[in-house]
Amino acid sequence: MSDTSLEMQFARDGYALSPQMFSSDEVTTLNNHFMALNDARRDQGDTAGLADLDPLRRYPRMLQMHRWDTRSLQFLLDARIGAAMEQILGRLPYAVQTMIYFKPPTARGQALHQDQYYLRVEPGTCVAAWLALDDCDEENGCLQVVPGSHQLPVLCTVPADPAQSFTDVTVPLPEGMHAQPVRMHAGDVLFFNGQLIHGSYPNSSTQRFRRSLIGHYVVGEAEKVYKWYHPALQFDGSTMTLGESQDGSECGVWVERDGTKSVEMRGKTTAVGIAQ
Ligand SMILES: O=C(O)CCC(=O)C(=O)O
Repeated sequence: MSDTSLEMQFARDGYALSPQMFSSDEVTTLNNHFMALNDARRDQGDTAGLADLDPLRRYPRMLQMHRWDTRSLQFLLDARIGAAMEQILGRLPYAVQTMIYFKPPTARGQALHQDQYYLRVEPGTCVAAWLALDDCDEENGCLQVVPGSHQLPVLCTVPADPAQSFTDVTVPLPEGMHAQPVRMHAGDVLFFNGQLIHGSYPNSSTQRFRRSLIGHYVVGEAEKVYKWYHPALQFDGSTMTLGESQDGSECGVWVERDGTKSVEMRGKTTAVGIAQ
């Protein structure tokens, strides 16, 4: 795929895949590093709401590791990611979050959502770089995306199905709008817009992990981001002072008029308990 098509795909669909951005040696090094980090610091992972026997208890996702882990910081500020982001967005964004998901065999997924619901970037939105650390497909719970949904405003959330998702809210989809699986090879990076509806279903395999390392960024025009995401970093590692966006921003609900579904801004988001 040429750079131009990466940019065009991102503008059209709200996401774009960059195959093999990281080599298999790099993926192996990252997997070894994060499995060791899980052994050493699993007590600091996100175990909120997890039952004792939940497989995620042994492999909880970790958030904001770049604040104390050099390898996570290197990933977040990787020059290849920066170059692709600049290509896609027209200017470099600011980096605000890292996350590692282990998603072991039989673990639940994360219900469909929009990252901008959590990051509340103003003006503009956020962008994710999602690095596959394992080959992923429907069996082990690959990422699912709703193509074109980045054109929607932030939607008001509804309760998620706790049998499928370890997070508790989701966004409703009208009839005819569906999530599609994004099958990836280890080393591929998926870039996606903060308003793109995405998530994942459970890992139904008995043997395969579905690990992913994720960076979240805010567009270079941004002036504010929600309180959990400070400080924002430039790609040279220096910090950037942004304002704090507030709770209670507007969100959209689906309404039907003349047989057509559209979104009207009718609600307000509430306080968000944890950085996503
Ligand atoms: O990897 C997943 O299952 C979900 C990840 C996600 O929602 C995100 O990167 O924002």
